Amino acid sequence: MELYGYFRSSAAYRVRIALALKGLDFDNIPINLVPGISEQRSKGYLAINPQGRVPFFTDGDVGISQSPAILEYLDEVYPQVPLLPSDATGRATVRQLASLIGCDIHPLQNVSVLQRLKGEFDADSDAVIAWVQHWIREGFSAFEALIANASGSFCFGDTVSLADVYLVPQVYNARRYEISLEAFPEIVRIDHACNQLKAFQQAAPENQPDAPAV
Ligand SMILES: N[C@@H](CCC(=O)N[C@@H](CS)C(=O)NCC(=O)O)C(=O)O
Repeated sequence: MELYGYFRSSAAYRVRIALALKGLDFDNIPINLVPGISEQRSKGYLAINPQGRVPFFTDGDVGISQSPAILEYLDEVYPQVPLLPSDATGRATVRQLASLIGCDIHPLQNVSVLQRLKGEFDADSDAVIAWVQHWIREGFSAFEALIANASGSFCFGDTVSLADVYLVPQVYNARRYEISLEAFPEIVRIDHACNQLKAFQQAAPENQPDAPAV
């Protein structure tokens, strides 16, 4: 198995968490997304993933982009440590939480979106930071309300699910953009619980080979 990713990419971070939870070994192939280096737009990488984004995952002859597709593939083919509940309502609830982050928060803070705000719409750094903070806060308010009655250790009961796999990388980004998480106590509690687990620690950005040494 190979994972083309970037230490700070939250979409790649999701896949690393799932691989670690399931105990699957993989080759970590870093693609540097830093503007100006932009390895995701190199000819070589575009031949692998024409969309020019990470993650891209291979399992033998299988090659897949898009973290939701990769995560569903992993859960179907490697069902140990399932990431989805066994009943339809539970699965819909977990997918609802994951989609809130994957569809409605994360895409608005993507490198190419932020670069376009700067390059085409004259947004300065402060405006770009305010943009990112707005969408994370708005999405987290809804997420917090949805999990307000979560009585278990994680987003859905006492078992880690896809909702947690999406949440932890998004909290990492929120902290990176210096967003106060005071208004989101459940999110903070669950993020903390997840980060006690070895799989989440193994997948953390600072523990990746392409993370800068501190
Ligand atoms: N929907 C995709 C999003 C992938 C994505 O946007 N990846 C970002 C990093 S988190 C990326 O490669 N950005 C590079 C770019 O925008 O040029 C997924 O979940 O895999």
